[in-house]
Amino acid sequence: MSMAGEALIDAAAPLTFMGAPFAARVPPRSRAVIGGLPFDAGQHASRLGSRLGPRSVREQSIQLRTVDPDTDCDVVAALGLVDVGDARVQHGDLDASQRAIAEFAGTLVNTNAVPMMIGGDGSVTLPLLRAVSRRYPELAVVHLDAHTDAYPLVGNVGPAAFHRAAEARLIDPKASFHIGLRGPVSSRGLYAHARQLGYQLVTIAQLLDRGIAAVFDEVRLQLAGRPVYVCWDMDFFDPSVAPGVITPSWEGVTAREGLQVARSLRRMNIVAIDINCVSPPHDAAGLAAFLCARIIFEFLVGLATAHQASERLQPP
Ligand SMILES: [Mn+2]
Repeated sequence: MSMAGEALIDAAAPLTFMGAPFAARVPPRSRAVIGGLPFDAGQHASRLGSRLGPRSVREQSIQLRTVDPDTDCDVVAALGLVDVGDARVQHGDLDASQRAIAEFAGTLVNTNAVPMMIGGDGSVTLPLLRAVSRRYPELAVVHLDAHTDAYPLVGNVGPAAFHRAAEARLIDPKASFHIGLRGPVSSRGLYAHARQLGYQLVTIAQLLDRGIAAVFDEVRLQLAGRPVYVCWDMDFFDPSVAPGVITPSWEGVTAREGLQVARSLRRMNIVAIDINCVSPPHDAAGLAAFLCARIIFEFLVGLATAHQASERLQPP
């Protein structure tokens, strides 16, 4: 028996985010679209498996409900949310997979919908930035992560994604932030290197000392009017709430703090989101995947309420 207001889950239906309709193409009326990037580069020495992330996030998302009680908004209905499934990656082939991801994102970004893309490991971000920056050349990035991913490494690997993005001028590093940085790293000078590329860095200590509201007010002020790409590595969270990530690092944000961060970003002009590094083989009780789904939900509420507000502003 289902509780009042809850839909029964059809076990035969395709697995989609929050049970949103599957669509091979994004309908013109859709204002947000979910896409999966089931790829990891397999380069971590021991923690493999984030290619399984999109499926796990979709599975856990079924626990959510579609209405936000604060705004009384049904996000699936308000946004015409659809799930277009996954990019056609080729496991073991980084270049071919990155081309497939860029092509997949290119079709999504050239619609009326904001692409909300689920990784995969950090290697998915560079091809996504290539696709999104083609439509939005003035792209700024807000990157929530324990790590800068702007390491001076060779190749299109995840830890060098923001080094490559700055080199290729896909984004404006001076208008881009790495927030949540912490923990031991493998070599000296990594934060200095990211700053030399032009990036603004906020460590976890700085974030919590200054306060989430104050830091994100400042980010919003600096990025007013600009198209913003949000890149969210689930290791931004503490491993106690998101154990299933590739490179866990203690002293991350709590679930409550992370949700506050997501809500603080709502009033920005977000044009695309990727949320990555859920690694189901390491994810006790699906916690990281469930939290990932909830973060996406918070962004959907932001898009839906901004959209409703702009519709109200239209002349009758
Ligand atoms: Mn990370």
